[in-house]
Amino acid sequence: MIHGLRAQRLLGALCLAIATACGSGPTEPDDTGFSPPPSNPDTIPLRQLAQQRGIRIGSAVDAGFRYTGSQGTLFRAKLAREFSMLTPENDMKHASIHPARDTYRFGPADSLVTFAEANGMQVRGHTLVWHQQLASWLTNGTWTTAETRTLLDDHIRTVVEHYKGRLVAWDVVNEPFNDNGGMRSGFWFDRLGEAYIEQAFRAANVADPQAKLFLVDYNIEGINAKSDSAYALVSRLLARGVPVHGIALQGHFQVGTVPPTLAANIARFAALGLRIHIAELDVRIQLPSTTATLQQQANDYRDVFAACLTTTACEAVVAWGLTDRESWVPSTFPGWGEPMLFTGSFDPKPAFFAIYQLLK
Ligand code: 9MR
Repeated sequence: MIHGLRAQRLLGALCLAIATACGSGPTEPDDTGFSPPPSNPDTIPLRQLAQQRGIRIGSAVDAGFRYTGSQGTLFRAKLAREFSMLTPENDMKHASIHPARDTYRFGPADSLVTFAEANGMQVRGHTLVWHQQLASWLTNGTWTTAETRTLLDDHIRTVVEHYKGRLVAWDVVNEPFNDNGGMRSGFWFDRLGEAYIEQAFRAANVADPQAKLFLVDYNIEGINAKSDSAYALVSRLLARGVPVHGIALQGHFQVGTVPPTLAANIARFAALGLRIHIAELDVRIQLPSTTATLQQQANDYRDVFAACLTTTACEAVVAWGLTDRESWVPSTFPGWGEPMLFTGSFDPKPAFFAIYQLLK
């Protein structure tokens, strides 16, 4: 009996190490290229596979992290099992973390950072400077240019110092460009011009010299007018000695639209000496999804990870959520949804297995 149990455990351990050999891993693709998910996905954690390939795999979290009861337990267990990086989806944004001029509210983000540390996950801070989710005390105030500069410095110093030494990276400036490549109008740009960007990076670097500092935008994944502008801006900043360490490509895609120039774009930023993170990956599908669109989504996820694996400069791919249930997509794009790796019932989707097979 004891021997039987031991043998069973040994088999279980072997199954975990070579999931496919025990009929519990992904099945072979059929001639349409579709790999049906296994009935019992007794898989190796994605984070372990990612680590073997030299990258981190992350997830952005907000409401799901605070689910109560068994949903919360499952959510946090899945998060810690599969992912080695965590991004607070909203809790570090200006309006959330700095609700009044002299009041900072660190509690919600602190709980995420503590969870990440307890589970061997790195944290990406998101985000110090953005045109959205600014507290109304800031946007409704009347400020001189000098006061605006002080407000920017104070915010960055206080938030970055609070997490000093605990965060691997900060999204310092988020979404500075319009889609045509021009600078985007917003609270900081309208008052300080492009200089707000340099000021923000310098302030963050003083507050935490260890954290890697990123410029972030969407629609800069492929080579286009907007990513050309990002490339030109970071080149200018680097030439002036501004501490920019990385470029984060958000990666919010409609299914079937991952740009074929993604790897080439990553390569040109890497050639500047920058780190690259795919920081907000999701692939939205027009509902109802079909076998074909879910398979296309799987191919899209696979292609993004494959592009990241082309250079050691690409360090991480972070999915912008854990399950389809919490995603920002359905409320923002009516008729679209199901953009994540897991269903709302925590079941792995074809996209999960596509990444799994690629990383393995
Ligand atoms: O996913 C975030 C959503 O919950 C918020 O309501 C929204 C507010 O604008 O921000 C979303 O996250 C955004 C991220 O911070 C920056 N890039 C685009 C993301 C999706 O809108």
